[in-house]
Amino acid sequence: MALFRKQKNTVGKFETPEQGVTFNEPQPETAAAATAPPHNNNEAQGTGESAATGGGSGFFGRARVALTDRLKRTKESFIGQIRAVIKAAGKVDEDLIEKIGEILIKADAGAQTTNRIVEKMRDYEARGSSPAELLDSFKKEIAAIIGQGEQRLALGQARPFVILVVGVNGTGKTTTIGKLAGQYRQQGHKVMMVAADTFRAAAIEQLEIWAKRTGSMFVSKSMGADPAGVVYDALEKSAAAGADIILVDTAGRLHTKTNLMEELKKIVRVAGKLLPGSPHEILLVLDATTGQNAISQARVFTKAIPITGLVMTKLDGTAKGGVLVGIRDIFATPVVKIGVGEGMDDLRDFDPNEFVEALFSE
Ligand SMILES: Nc1nc2c(ncn2[C@@H]2O[C@H](COP(=O)(O)OP(=O)(O)O)[C@@H](O)[C@H]2O)c(=O)[nH]1
Ligand SMILES: [Mg+2]
Repeated sequence: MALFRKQKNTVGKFETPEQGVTFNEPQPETAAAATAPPHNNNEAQGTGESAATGGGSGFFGRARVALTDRLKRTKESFIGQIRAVIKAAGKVDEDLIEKIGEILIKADAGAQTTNRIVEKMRDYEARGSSPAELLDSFKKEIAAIIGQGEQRLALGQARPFVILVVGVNGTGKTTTIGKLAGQYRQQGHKVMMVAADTFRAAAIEQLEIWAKRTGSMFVSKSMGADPAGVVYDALEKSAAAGADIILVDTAGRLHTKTNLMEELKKIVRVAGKLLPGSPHEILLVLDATTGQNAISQARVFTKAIPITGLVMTKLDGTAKGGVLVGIRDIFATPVVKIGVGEGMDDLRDFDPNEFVEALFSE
């Protein structure tokens, strides 16, 4: 499978060990690689209901599954129920509006967002809208909340273009980096992965597996090394190594620990000193299956460091997709990617219109 352009200079390792850059050829998909994503390194918390949803095989080779299938559980438990209560109601009244509010809360839209939507629905009640009109306006309301602002991850002019990926353990940082790398490699970019999660050896190994799989360069130091030091080394070598895009993986020890935030701030500082303007993007990865926790994580991280984009993972296989509505309502930071499965193409651009249509499709 000739997915990637052959590149010069991509075989073997640099001679001098202190350079610490490994060049990888993309590995052909083996049966093992196709079925087994790098093992889950969650240390502090489980990933809840993050079961892979199957569908196709292999990281590179999977057929793109329709978004509406990936969002099935949220669609059924959230919009499906809204539609059902509205259909069952003969008229729009307080009873119906309360039911809609309960469904929103259960779908993890959050109290603030739920109240706002419920108030809007009361306006429709006052105007004497029919149930059919109410469903239509509910859809418009959701579309307005999640559609506000520009939401995409664009590669700017800078080379190398540095993307720092942060978030709590188990949310999907390393996997997201793997998927991004796969996509950028397919577009012909030279990618460098940086293992700045030095907290556990397994985390470094997991990223290295992704580097091999996607044919990305890999920079690491030993376990326990200063994460900002690893980033410093990587950026220093990036020009000679010819990297176009640098993806930095970080540790995710619980967000309540201020030292993690200090560590991340230091990485940002060091990167900016060595390569002014970098990191060009700081992505916060949030796990949809954690519902309201995702919102509190977003609060903590956006306060501490200049997050430029949110990535919401595991929207497949969860009924808590309503959290995305709450996130879009509360935070000005755009959602730039969504994760809807284990394949490379399951990290998708977040297109609000497509998302709403997928949720509301019958
Ligand atoms: N179903 C599903 N699983 C995902 C998605 N993104 C990540 N995962 C899984 O979540 C688990 C934790 O991911 P990992 O990248 O190790 O998280 P990290 O600790 O933040 O680096 C792994 O088992 C991933 O395969 C997604 O979009 N959908
Ligand atoms: Mg990780």
